[in-house]
Amino acid sequence: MKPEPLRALIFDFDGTLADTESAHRAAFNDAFAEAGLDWHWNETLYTQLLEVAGGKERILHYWGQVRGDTKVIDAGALAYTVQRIHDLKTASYERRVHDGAVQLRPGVQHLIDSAFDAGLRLAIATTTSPVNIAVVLRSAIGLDWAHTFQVVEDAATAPRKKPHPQAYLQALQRLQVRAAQCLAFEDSANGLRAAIDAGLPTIVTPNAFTTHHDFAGALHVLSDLQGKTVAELRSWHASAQR
Ligand code: XBP
Ligand code: MG
Repeated sequence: MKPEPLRALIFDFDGTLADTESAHRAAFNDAFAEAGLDWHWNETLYTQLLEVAGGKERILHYWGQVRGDTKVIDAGALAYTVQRIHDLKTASYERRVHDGAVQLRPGVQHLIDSAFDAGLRLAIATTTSPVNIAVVLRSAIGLDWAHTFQVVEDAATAPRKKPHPQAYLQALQRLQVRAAQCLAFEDSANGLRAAIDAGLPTIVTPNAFTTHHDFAGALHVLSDLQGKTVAELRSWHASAQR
């Protein structure tokens, strides 16, 4: 069978395109303080909590761990309180990004520029909130970042969080390409599972929060994307079809 051409790259956002989780962790702690909660997520605890994709889901999971009363509180009141804490967190995260807390990971800017110039379609498939993507990419790439990443599937458009493949499946549909015509890029086991379940050959670039995860099934596991070229991506993509 004729090998499929490489037509699109689909990137996870947090931890893959940019090293964001330290700023997220700090923003969660800001929100807990503003909400008058005596919660504090240190790095060790946050590394464990990152197994739960989605900030709101993470707050609810932790609330159940520490208070155990999430079953008896009125569901509406619980959802309202989690949303309020998450709104405080997102506002703090935006402030931190504006203050320069988040950078693109090494090699990302060059690779996306080269891929765009080579005519590859670029997309994002993430469980994070849309405002987080915009605030980071506006400062890293510029106001026209949406011209580079023509398809974005995020917490607003794909509410079923990784490892569910919804964000990747919807990105494929909107790109109008087959999974075999793409490469996915991830940083976590949840994300790798989601990409593989969507049929995508996946390159993993772990970070400090995910380096211990199980990346079985990844096409390649790299320290980062520094120096990576479109030619290398094409050769990896071709090898994935053999
Ligand atoms: C990572 C996540 C997100 C962020 C926090 O997303 O799981 O929840 O940790 O952002 P991905 P929110 O790796 O899929 O980009 O608080 O907006 O969820
Ligand atoms: Mg990630």
